[in-house]
Amino acid sequence: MTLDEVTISRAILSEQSRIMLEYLDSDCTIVGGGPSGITCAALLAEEGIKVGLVEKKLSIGGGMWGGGMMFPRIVVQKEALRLLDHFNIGYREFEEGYYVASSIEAVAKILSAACDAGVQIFNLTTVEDVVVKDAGAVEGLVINWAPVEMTKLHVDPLMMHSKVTVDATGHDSVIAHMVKNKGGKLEIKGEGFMWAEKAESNILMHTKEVFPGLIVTGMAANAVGGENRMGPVFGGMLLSGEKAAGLAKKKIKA
Ligand code: 48F
Repeated sequence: MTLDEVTISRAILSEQSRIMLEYLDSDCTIVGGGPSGITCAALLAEEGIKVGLVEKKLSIGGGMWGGGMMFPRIVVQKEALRLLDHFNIGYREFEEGYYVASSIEAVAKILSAACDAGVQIFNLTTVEDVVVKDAGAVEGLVINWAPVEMTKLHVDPLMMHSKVTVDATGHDSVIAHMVKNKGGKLEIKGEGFMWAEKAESNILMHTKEVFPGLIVTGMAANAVGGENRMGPVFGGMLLSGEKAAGLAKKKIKA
């Protein structure tokens, strides 16, 4: 068999176009491929829900790859160990209640579970706006190629619809800000100082539907809720992703 360059190109264009067309309508779109977003995506898709994940960077994993100050290790507390076990991520007890894992293994294994469960990932794709109509709910997202945004090229976007949107964009809580900036009734209190214990204790309280059709998770939840930050302890990110998946599932099945 000889390899034909044009057939290779046709395979790529045809397959990705097919997937993009299929995901113009989905049950849930998650924006942001950090730890909370990929956990939420994997757990939702494991329930048979159609999930698309939009990430503006080339790589998925957000702030988890870098561990703490580029030491590729994360700390996870006891409450979240069941999620490490769920994704088969190895860990070791450092001191009572403090467990250490490889940040790289954690990203790779959650992502692998997400792919196995059928999550479709659209990387290098940025969300630049939301679809909100008379119903006053987020009904979809306005997307563009991330390099278009980076180079400020004047190129119009495309749109995708979903029953639920999850803002997993981290500290910037980008989707919540888009809703608020265009007049949506949504209060963003802003992120507080570093205070790991408080930030981790309260993150589940902030993980909720903050505007019809829009759930916030991870650091986006804490930023919207006016909560502190926690640094490289990641139990709250995983638990928040899990809670967001439960909330999204309930809305989708309602
Ligand atoms: O920041 P990020 O890792 O979010 P997270 O899941 O986790 C936070 C932790 O990494 C860490 C922490 C906890 O210990 O404090 O910071 O809350 O990942 C957010 C992802 O969202 C992407 C961004 O590139 C990153 O990978 N993102 C941001 N804006 C957009 C976006 C956008 N407009 N469109 C698509 N993706």
